[in-house]
Amino acid sequence: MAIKNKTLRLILGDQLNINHSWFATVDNNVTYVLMEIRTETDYAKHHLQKVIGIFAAMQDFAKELKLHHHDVIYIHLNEENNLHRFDENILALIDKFKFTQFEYLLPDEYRVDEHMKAFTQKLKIPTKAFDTEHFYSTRSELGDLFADKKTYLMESFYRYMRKKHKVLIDDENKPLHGKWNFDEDNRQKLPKAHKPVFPLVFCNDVTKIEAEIIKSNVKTIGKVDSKNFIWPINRKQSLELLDFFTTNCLHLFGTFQDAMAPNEWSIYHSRLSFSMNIKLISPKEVVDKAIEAYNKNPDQIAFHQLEGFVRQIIGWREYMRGIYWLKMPEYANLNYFQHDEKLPEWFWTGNTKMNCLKDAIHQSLDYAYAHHIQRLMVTGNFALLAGVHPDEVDAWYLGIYIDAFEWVEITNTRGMSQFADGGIVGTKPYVSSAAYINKMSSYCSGCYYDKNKKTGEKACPFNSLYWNFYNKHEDKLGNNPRIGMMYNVWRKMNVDAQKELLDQADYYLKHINEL
Ligand code: FAD
Ligand code: DLZ
Ligand code: SF4
Repeated sequence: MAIKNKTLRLILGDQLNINHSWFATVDNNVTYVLMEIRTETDYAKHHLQKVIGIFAAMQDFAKELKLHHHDVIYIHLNEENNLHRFDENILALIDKFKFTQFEYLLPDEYRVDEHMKAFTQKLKIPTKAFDTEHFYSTRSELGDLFADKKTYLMESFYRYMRKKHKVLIDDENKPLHGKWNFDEDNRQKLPKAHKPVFPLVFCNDVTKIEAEIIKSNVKTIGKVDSKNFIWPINRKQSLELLDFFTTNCLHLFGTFQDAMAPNEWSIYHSRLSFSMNIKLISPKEVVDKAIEAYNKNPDQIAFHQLEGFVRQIIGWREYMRGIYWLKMPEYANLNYFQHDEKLPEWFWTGNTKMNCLKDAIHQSLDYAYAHHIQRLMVTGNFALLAGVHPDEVDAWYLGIYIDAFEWVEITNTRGMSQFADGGIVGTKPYVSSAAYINKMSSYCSGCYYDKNKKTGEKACPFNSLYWNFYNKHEDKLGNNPRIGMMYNVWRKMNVDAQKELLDQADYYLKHINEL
């Protein structure tokens, strides 16, 4: 039977925002569709927990919409008529139910955005795209702000956001407590006897979803305890995790933001990125809740802890999205250093003798999560020092983390971590020798390699690879004032010592899969 004046609305797997104005009223002429499809499960080799988490959240969201009396079509992965493409499934539904209008929410990923633009241009019924009503800033806001500038300083964007949204700002538009950034009070190593808070995890039974994924032969990485799936899969659990964070973690968030320790996989981090990135909760409610917790309890939560957390969200997160929309699609092909090596095989297994990498990779495979410094200064640092092609690095990061969506993955990986954008996101490459990793962690004391040795047997690979990297890229980095000091040290080193370091690095690079 033909249905007159019916609208079909598409909801993507990372658009689960129940507070969107679309859902404020129930309209019998509107049908929502969510679909589990192979283009999305297969554009990267995702972690099993990521695919499960997204499907579980999509299914829960569809259930909630139905509870609120919305009309919903849910296309499961192994459903017979699933055509496994957004456009083809939508066309089939329009044809079957005679929808007269099609609407969608603006995708966060360039690939899907282009797909939807091309598809809707050809569609014979009226179409309309809506904002997701999730972010603080628009897609083009960062580009407009920096329109006449040569560089895109995150700190300038962050201050602009604080003022515009009146976050931690006084009546005269000045930053509370007299400074914009309190980073110098943050970033300590975990004291030996300090046991971080035990993370709040959930026990969702996702066995049916896992079985469907296995049945369809979707290629994934990592493992899952599918009777006790630890990640939040709906808004209620996301709010619980937010509450847990503000009650138990915020007071030490900044202090131990960069700390790493064996078997401590979340320390005082919020683990809210998955909930936020699929829009179960909004950045504004996370920021507001953290500020509320501070205001209620300023004796417990020092201001620098709060400012450090707020900066990650209204600063870095919005900044990365702005850079993404300003620089895509060219950004995805940038390779400033012309790196072309393969990712070491042990990135997929964790089977390496390097303790820091072993721990960060094993934890990523176990939990689909590593915190920022593990991503930046352990795995990312090594990939950059080893000269791995940014495509390989991106593919790994886009797959392995539960929170990985291209707009925030590629800007962090290709930009911040690999400096493949030549300095759009960062002012210098984030590389380090063992000294930094030892400063921020207790990994080195339990390692096969010796953090203090630069060459010879059991010398920590980070040490020689570090100097090899600077030497190899002197033409591109030699005049960078932020690393001038390192080049001074290198240039003052005697030629024999330099050669020894380069030979050691060469040996390690040739035997990279055995490290
Ligand atoms: P917390 O430490 O608790 O921080 C709070 C929130 O701040 C996070 O939930 C996140 O929304 C935001 N945030 C913090 N740092 C950043 C940042 N650099 N960029 C954007 N937002 C930030 N983040 C993703 O969400 N998805 C990714 O795919 C992703 N890939 C990354 C790849 C590399 C190589 C690096 C170095 C970083 C990447 N990040 C990514 C940023 C950051 O590591 C994660 O956001 C963070 O680890 C998520 O854990 P959390 O929620 O416990 O964060
Ligand atoms: C990541 C992902 C996966 C694995 N599967 C689906 C899916 O089957 N259906 C869907 O709508 N979305 C999925 N997603 C999230 C999308 O890839 C994401 O919405 C786009 O990348 C746009 O950001
Ligand atoms: Fe990592 Fe080197 Fe320390 Fe081992 S010695 S944990 S490889 S930094």
